[in-house]
Amino acid sequence: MITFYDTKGLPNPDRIRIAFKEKGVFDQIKVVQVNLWEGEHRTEGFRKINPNATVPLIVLKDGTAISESTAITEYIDHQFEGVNLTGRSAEQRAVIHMMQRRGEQKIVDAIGAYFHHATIGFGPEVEGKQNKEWGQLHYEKTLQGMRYFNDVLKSNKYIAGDIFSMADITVFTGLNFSETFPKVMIPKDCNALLEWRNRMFERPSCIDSKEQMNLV
Ligand SMILES: N[C@@H](CCC(=O)N[C@@H](CS)C(=O)NCC(=O)O)C(=O)O
Repeated sequence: MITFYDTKGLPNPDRIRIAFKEKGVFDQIKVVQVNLWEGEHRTEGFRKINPNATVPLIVLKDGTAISESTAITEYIDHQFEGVNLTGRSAEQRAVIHMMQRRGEQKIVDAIGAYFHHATIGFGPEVEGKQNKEWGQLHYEKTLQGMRYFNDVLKSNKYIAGDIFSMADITVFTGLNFSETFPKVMIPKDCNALLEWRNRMFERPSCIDSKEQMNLV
């Protein structure tokens, strides 16, 4: 059985939960919640399986530990049948990887920097040194990222083109985190982004995201 080290509500672990659900295998996975607010990811035991001290992490039946959300998504996509998440043709794969990386840079990492540096983040015990100016800069970057993806979605049905992919999952989880924790909201005039997000909420894999965000 695969063990998934998760922290519900945070964007990178949420990416993995959604990927498992897209494949219809989430109920076959053992899920272990890691409390980042309590610093559980910084313990010696956890660092032994993930020296980067981050979630998500999966551990396979033979003990192989895989961190990094994109690497984990690649594993899930190749290991299980179902919706394709990382592309089939050379061109599709390249575009999906490019757009998902933009999703990380412009939304997930940008809002993460704002959260860790310009807000209380995980609290003083876990955060250590903060740089408010750096954090604030990333508030602006997050809003620019939202506007960038709004423009993309004016002509694309999904983030990487006509088909749903891991790029959608990355942007979706980053936006959900942004609106739930540091409360940086999608600007009301980003109609294409909001319409796409509503479509994402309807996917069976994303339905409990609304509950997680206290929207229902
Ligand atoms: N590049 C990693 C990033 C993982 C990451 O930063 N995860 C966050 C939660 S979303 C975390 O564990 N943060 C712990 C910390 O900041 O101390 C990935 O793609 O999975």
